[in-house]
Amino acid sequence: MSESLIQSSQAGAVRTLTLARSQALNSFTSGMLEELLGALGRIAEDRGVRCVVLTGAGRAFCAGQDLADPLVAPDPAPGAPAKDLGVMIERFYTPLVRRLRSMPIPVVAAVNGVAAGAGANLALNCDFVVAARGASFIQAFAKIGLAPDTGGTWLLPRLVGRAQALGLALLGDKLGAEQAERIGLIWKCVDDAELQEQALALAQRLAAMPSKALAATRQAIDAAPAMTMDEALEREMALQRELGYAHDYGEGVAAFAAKRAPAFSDR
Ligand code: T3D
Repeated sequence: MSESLIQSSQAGAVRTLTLARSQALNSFTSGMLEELLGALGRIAEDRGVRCVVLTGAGRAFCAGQDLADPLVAPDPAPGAPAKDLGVMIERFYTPLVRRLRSMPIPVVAAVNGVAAGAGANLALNCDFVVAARGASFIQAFAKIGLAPDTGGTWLLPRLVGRAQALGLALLGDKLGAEQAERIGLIWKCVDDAELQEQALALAQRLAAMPSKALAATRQAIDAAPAMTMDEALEREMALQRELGYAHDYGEGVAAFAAKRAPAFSDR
């Protein structure tokens, strides 16, 4: 049986998924993408998991698409047909972004080393990106004649504005974690030795929060830029109505009144 390329472990209600192909800097093969999609799908259905941490094994987070994968590697033979890169995007990267951004629980990326190409954008699609000081982010696409994918063209200008987005995407330079935090690309940069501990502490805090309200907040914030203020107000009213009927609202208010910690359970 082949070894799993996505390792999974659980601490309380927090599931950690580790990209485990360290000999190639955890770059994505189709099999690995399939495993990651499967793992996230199962977590979405598992009420025992209330937050996910995504990290990488070894010295890298993820170097993006495995450029040696026969599905995408150009065939140097004269006259060989070019590869249709849209196949990988359609089968794996697009469903991966949709899966991440519709998870019923928060996802924290613990970026332990270099995150390049689709690996960088995988991290940026998570709700929180905590990066080790020694980690870096590279929009590596232009260097190999491609444009950002895995949601990069949508995410980058929203996170850092057009000027920085174009700088990152067109030049493809390595951006250190400290600078990534400074320009608002990521949530937080921490000392290398503290990465996993701090990411887990954040995940445990999120796991104790009202999942339904967190997922609704993410959805509303992502949708708002394409709306008018009136549309956003309508959406907020609808979401608040829905959340008001959920168990966690009653629990939150009861806990406040009783001066005790809430025990949220909705998913
Ligand atoms: O193609 C499609 O389907 C479209 C979808 C595209 C999505 C994408 O993600 S496109 C972008 C793909 N990724 C890249 O272009 C990044 C390529 N890698 C690098 O630029 C560098 O490796 C890094 C900057 C990430 C790290 O540099 P460094 O110096 O720390 O390590 P290294 O020596 O370059 O790499 C170490 C090993 O990992 C090396 O193998 P070796 O020589 O020890 O046997 C290297 O070939 C391998 N490796 C690194 N990245 C990839 C990879 N192997 C396959 N695919 C990779 N992406």
